[in-house]
Amino acid sequence: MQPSPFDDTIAAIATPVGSGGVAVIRLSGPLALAIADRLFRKPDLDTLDPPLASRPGKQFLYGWIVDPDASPEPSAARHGSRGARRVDEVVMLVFRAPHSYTTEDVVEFQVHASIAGVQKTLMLCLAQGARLAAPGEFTKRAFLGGRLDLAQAEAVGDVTSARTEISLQAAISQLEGNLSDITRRIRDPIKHVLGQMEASIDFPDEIDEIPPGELSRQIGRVRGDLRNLLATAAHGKLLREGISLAIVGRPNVGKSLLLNALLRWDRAIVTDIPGTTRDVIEETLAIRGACFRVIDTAGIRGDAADQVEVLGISRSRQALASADLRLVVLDGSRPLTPEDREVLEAAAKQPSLIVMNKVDMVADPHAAIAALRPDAHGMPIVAISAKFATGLADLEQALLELALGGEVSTVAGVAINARHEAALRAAEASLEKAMETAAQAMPLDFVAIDLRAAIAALGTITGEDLTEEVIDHIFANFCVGK
Ligand SMILES: Nc1nc2c(ncn2[C@@H]2O[C@H](COP(=O)(O)OP(=O)(O)OP(=O)(O)O)[C@@H](O)[C@H]2O)c(=O)[nH]1
Ligand SMILES: [Mg+2]
Repeated sequence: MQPSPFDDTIAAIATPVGSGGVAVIRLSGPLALAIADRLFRKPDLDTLDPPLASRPGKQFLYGWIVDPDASPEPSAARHGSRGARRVDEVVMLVFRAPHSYTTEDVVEFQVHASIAGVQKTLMLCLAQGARLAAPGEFTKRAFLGGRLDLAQAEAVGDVTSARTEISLQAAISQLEGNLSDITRRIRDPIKHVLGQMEASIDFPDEIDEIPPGELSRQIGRVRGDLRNLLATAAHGKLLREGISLAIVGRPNVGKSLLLNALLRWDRAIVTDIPGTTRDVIEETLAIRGACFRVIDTAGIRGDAADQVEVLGISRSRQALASADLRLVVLDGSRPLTPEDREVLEAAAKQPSLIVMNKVDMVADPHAAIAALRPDAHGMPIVAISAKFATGLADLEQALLELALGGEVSTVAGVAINARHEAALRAAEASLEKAMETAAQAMPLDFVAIDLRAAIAALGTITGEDLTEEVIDHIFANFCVGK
C-alpha cells in the first residue's frame, strides 16, 4: 500500500443520478484496493488471484460487483463457482498511487446506470469502510496531494459546468496551468526585486541598493502585466456565470417577443394585451460563445391592473437596478410616454442599450433614431423588429461591445474568476503602496513589506498562502464525486 496523506478512504457516485448507459462509482484512499478486492469478482465469480493489492500498475478488469455479506445465489453451486450474490456487471479501473487523479490509490467501477444498482454499489463501498466523499473532495485531494494547484483545481469545476465552447476552452487552459504560469510570471519578478532589496539591507557594504527610479520601473512593469490579467475578469464572469441582462420597458413594447427572438424559440407568452408578462423569466443565451442570463420582465407602468402585476413590476424594477446590463425596449412606432422616460432615466445610470423595436411600422428608422437621441442620455440605440427578426445581429454585436468591448477574448486563453480578481486587486494595491513608499525615499524595509504582501496575495491564486477554511469553501462549491 502506498503512503497517503489521508488516513480515510472516500467513495462517491461520480456521474449524474438517473438511469442511463453507464455510471461511475469512485473510491480513493488507502483502503480503495482492499475494498475493491472484497466487492469485485471475475466473470466466473471467483475472487481475483493475486488480489489487487499485489498487482502493480494500472488495471482494467471486467467482472461482477457482489455483495460479500449476502447469502450466495442458489445457482452458484451449480456453476461450480465460489458463490456470491451479484449486484451488477461492471468494468473496474484501478489506478495506483501516486499515478491517479487524487494521487492516492483509486478504483472506479463502471456500472449500469440504474438508480438502484448505483446506490447499492456505493452502499457496499461504505459498508466495507469507505466514507461518503464531500463535494469536491476528490479534487481537493488532488490539490493537497500536489497534483494540481488551486487555480487548476478550480478549473475542474469550470470544465464540468462549462456552458459554451469558449468557456470550456478557458477552463481547459486554466486546467493546463496557464493561469498558474501567468501568475508566477507576475510574481517571480517581484520576488527577484525583493531578493535584491533584502540582500542590500542585510549586506549594505557589499550590495548596492536598487536606485529608486529603477525600483519603480521594475514594479511598474509587473503592475502592467497584473492589470492585463485583471482585465480578463469581465470575460471570466461572462464565461462562467453569464452576465445578467434585464429586458425592461413599459408594457406592450415587445420585450417578450424580443426575448423569444434572441433565443430563437417561443419561451415567453406574447399578446397585444399590456401587462401580459407578470413575473420575471430567466433564460440562458449564448452569443458567439459568451453566456448571458437574459431576464424578461413585466412592463413597468403606474396603473397596474391588480396586486399580481404590482408585485411583478416591483421585480422588474429590481432587475433594472441589479442586472449587469439592461436593454431598454421602446415602441419605435409611437411617441415616448412618461413611463418610457422614467425607465430611460433609471437605466442611463448603468450600462444599458436602447432597443427601438417595431421599426417594421416606422417609415424612416434613421429619422426616428435621430429624434430619440435627446432622450437617450448617451446610451447606444439599436433599431430592430422583434416580429420580423431584423436588426438582431446588430443588437448582438452591440451587446458584446457593451459587455466587453466587442471581443470575447482572454489573456493566453485564461479568464480569471472573482476570487482571482480579489487576489490580483490586493496585489495591485500592495504594488502601488510599494511604489509610493519608494517614491517618498522611505527606508527599503517599508517597500519590502508591501512587496511581500503582493507576493502573498498572488500566492493565494495557486493556493500557496491559503487557510484551510478558504480551501474548504472553494471545494464546497463542487459537486459530489468530483
Ligand atoms: N409590428 C410589430 N409588432 C411587435 C413587435 N414586437 C412586438 N410586437 C407586438 O407587440 C405586442 C406586445 O408584445 P410583447 O412581447 O408581449 O410585449 P411586452 O413588452 O412583453 O409586454 P408586457 O409583457 O405586457 O410588458 C404583441 O402583439 C407583439 O406581437 C415588432 O417588432 N413589430
Ligand atoms: Mg412581456
